[in-house]
Amino acid sequence: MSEETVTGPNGALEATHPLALAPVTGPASNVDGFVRQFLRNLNYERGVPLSASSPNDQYFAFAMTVRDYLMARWLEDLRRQRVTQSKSVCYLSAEYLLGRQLDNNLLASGLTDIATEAMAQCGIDIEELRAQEVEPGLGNGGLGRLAACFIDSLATMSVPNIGYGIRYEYGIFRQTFVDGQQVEQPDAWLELGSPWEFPHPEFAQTISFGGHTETYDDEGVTRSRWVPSWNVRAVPYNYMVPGYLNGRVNTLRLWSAQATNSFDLRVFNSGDYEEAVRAQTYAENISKVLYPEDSTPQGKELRLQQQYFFVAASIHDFLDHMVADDFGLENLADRVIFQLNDTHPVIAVPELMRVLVDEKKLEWDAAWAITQKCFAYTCHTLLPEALEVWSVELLGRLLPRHLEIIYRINEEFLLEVRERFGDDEIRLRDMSIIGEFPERSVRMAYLATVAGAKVNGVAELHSQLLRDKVLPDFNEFFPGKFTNVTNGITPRRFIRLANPELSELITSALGTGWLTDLERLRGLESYAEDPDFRAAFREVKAANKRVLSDVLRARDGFEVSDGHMLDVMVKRLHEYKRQMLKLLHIVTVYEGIVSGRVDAASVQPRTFIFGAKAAPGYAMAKRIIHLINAVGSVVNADERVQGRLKVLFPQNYNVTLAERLIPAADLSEQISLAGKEASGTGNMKFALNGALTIGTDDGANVEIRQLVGDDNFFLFGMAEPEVEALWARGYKPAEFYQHDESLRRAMDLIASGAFSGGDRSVFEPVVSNLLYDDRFMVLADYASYIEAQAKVDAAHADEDAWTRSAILNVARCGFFSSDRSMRDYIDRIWHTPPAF
Ligand code: 26W
Repeated sequence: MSEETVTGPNGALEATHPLALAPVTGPASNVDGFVRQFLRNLNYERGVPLSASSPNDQYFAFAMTVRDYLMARWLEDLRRQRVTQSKSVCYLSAEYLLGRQLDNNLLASGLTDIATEAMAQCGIDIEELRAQEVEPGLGNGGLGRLAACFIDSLATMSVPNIGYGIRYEYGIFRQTFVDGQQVEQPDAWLELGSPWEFPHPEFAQTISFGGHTETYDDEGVTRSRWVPSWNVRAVPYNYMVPGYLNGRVNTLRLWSAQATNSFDLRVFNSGDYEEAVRAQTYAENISKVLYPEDSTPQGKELRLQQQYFFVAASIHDFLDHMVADDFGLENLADRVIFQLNDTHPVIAVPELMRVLVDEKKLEWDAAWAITQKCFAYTCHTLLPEALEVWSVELLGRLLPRHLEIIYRINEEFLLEVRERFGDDEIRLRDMSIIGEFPERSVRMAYLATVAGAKVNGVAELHSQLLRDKVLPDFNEFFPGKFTNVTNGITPRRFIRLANPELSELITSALGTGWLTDLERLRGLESYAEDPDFRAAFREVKAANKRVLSDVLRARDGFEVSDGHMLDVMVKRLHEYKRQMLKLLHIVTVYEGIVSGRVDAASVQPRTFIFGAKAAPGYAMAKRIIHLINAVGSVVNADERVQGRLKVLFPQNYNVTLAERLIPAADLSEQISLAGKEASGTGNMKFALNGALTIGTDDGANVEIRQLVGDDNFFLFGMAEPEVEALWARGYKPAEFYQHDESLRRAMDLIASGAFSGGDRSVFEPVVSNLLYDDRFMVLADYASYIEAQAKVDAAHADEDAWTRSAILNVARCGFFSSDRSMRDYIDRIWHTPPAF
């Protein structure tokens, strides 16, 4: 099709015009219709003709065209959600790690083929458009990505849902390496704007902070109220969340902070212009940047501001727009469940109480009964240091009324505990929502547990440890409150989009339908015995490696060697995840070859790929990144290994890169110390893409191994009870070092300065930390890990057997669809059936 001449509409529509009442319909669902709408968007929305448009203009116009097709359904679903009485899931999450939207929205709307042909007709390379999209990195890792998978599944299952969160202006930092060391750069993902968001300033909420509380007489009743001292405007931005080919479009609503006029005015009237501008900046800081700390809360004031900002806006948004004025609030739980994604949104609990008691003037007990039915809490960690607490001083200063409410909740809760268990002061101290040491503070996980209708862990083992080790008193006090929902991943993004070749192979065997009913992958079991299918499966893996190789060459200048096993460890850098254990294995193999004890020719060729960001303030994690890069440069340059070992560490691991790495991987590294990784979800993505796992008995690895079978999983290391027992005996890592020659050689090589140009001081802290502290028992699991890696080598030598195992991993992991996770939440916690 040639470029059209631009013609404008003939005059504007009157609001009363009959056409204004007609339902919105999308462009025609054919190539011509797509092209026409695309050119229209290019002309009218971007203000450029095709001939003068940049790739970014074209990307925007393209994305807008996809949007236009989804719009009619979205408007209709928004309307129905408002007017019907169905129950909604309000997912409250400080993080959504969405990944790129374009391909997902094309897939969901069934437009991929039409759009591809349309771009071809316009002479545009669709790959170039794809490359324009900056992924919104509004999350740190597993917890944020899980939220994104869940909202995809809810839309696909037609369950009414609003995902509420924060529209950070800067997402997770961009990682670069300078001399092998991590340097963080701001992620200005909105620099060029985003075609996927719809601001709605008319639905802004005013969110207050600070000030004091007072009591007053309300027709004979003494009531409390909050007199805040400052406020900000929370402006909602809506994002489409389309279900997969079901015509459903749910909403993700992210809040952005703006200064309020009233606040500015007050300061302006005082004549202090500079102060007024400062105030504006202060307000807008609230949604400025995602905290890059993963699992170590810093107790920073701005973070508490972020948390209250987004949950208060969300609760008010839901009550204002989704609940009719005459609705009896005692039945609120029939309309909504607020799911608390970890402790970050838990300040929502006293906020709902404040609304019900102070604003709606309900009795305390009635309000508490409602609140206890409207919240449920998911815990995502086992690390004690990751359980958030807020100092009473800070909370009282920022949210004085909420602190009073928390005190009252605690008082009444402890009364009940006393009734049940007597004056057991130790137990009362241990269960108090207010902790006293090292300073008086609010334990947010306890508050969530007391308030939530249900509390869930994210894998069987994790939920069991939550009940037995983290919150045992609460489990005893609230029988039936604790439950498990094992995490899952969306197969649309992580199989269909990330691995189109495998998807096609699966469809050729099983037909369609498996993408929304992932247990059907079971049907592949018999194909594992079919040599032709195995050959085709291997060809898919090889093709994915070629794609990865192109991506890594273009993005990082790396060369991926042909014929290598790809051994991949991608996740946040954290000591408990034990990237150091992986590194000790690499150094062991390398040392064996260069010392001449091992013949290089006998070593299975392997490329080790790492992807990991370290929290900017986490010194040890950053040192480990430096060490991985240092080992990589030495190993990759050493001719003695004859290209048999390679270590690659692409910078800035993110969702987009994950989608390339996972389908190409042969071996998935899931090697946390048992009892530390709540679930893991990368483990599921790898298994479903036909990588075999080497892993500990931790998190969801346990369930993966149960499903795929011992023969198709490389288990190593201590189980959680053994870890406990070793701690109890007194763990002395240096003893492992002394008694294991291979471990000693590897550690000595690092300590010798071999990877730091002879400077022994650079990695000394890493080595001595392992020798004298080793909180995550790297040395204790080393021997077992090395042994398991030898089994990996042996298994990989038998190509057919390996492929059979890989196919069985795919066939048996259908359980890990996030659709199944959603069904579990719905059945056990939310009770929200599909609607309209
Ligand atoms: C700064 C405070 C803080 C504390 C905890 C930030 C982030 C966290 C999260 C709980 C960290 C996180 O992402 N946890 C991961 O959640 C995944 C989804 O359930 C699990 O698969 C991972 O095992 C868990 O580490």
